[in-house]
Amino acid sequence: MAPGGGLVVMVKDWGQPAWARHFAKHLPGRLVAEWPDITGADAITYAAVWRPDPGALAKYPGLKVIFNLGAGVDHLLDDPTLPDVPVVRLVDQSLTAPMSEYIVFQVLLHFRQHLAYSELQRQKRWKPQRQPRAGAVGVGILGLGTLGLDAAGKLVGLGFDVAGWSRSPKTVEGVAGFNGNAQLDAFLQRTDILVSLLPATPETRGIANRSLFARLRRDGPLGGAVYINAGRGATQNEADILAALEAGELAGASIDVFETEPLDADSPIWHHPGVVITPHVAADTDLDAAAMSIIAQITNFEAGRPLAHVVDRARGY
Ligand code: NDP
Ligand code: OXD
Repeated sequence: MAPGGGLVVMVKDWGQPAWARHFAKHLPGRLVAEWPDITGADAITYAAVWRPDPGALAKYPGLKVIFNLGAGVDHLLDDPTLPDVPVVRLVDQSLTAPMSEYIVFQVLLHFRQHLAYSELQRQKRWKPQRQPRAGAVGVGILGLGTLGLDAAGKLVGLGFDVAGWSRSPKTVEGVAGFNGNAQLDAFLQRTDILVSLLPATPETRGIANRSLFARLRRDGPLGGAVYINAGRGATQNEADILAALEAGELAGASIDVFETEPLDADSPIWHHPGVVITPHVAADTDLDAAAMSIIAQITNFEAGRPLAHVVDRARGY
């Protein structure tokens, strides 16, 4: 690629210098700046960002495209001074494949009753549990986008009875499709294991709450419903998760994303025996793959071709 407009790298708490080195290596001759150095701000055309300080992007008058270094853009759209240029989110197999690994792993962990066997092992007790078959278990995926679709396909491959819920209707082979608020109840009623891969938007904030958990199937083969969230913490109410676990509306959970991250050390959710907690690691962005994907987009953009994966600001994802 011939040298062109400069790129500023703004990465909060996630190795900004390493990201800048990667871009500089792959963009020889091009200005690669690191926030908060704004000495060459007029020469900046592109920004590669992860959780930039609110107001920071507005300091670049020539900015033409904002590339998000992850899939979720809620942190960007919350900034009222965000420049009115395309925001491109990261869509790459290097993100999609690990997310499906995480989802499949957590579904199997609950399905194969691993938490119960861990406890039995701790107690040195030999006590086989009744194991249902995968086809009898309804796995429902909230959010049938890039990540949800891939995970759905892999769960279908394992024989689960998979459904998906999205905003717009979808036809996916082997997956029962539900969309919109009008079909949410029917989706929940057939779901034993609920997987959330929703973005945080004004419409999805707090959607995983007590009322939603109470509508999941409770008399299914697992003897209770399971909640898995690897989308965004803002879509759930953690006090409600605990209350639903106590009330038996949920039998277990695996949670990767939280309302406030890092999760407070005093949160009672850390100690719940039916809950698996991971620190927002379901799918970690791969530096090389992300840099190459963004560079390919810049090449297209400078050749007059359309950008891919541009966020719809009105929808919020
Ligand atoms: P997409 O934009 O491809 O998919 C989002 C899905 O959510 C779509 O199916 C969309 O419906 C659906 N959706 C959005 N709003 C609603 C609504 N109001 N009602 C019903 N369905 C809705 O996103 P990705 O699959 O790429 O990523 C999903 C999220 O995963 C990201 O936004 C991010 O927050 C999170 N993430 C978490 C990671 C982690 O490590 N924990 C890593 C990467 C991403 P429709 O198809 O109709 O548009
Ligand atoms: C995210 C990501 O959006 O890591 O969480 O991509």
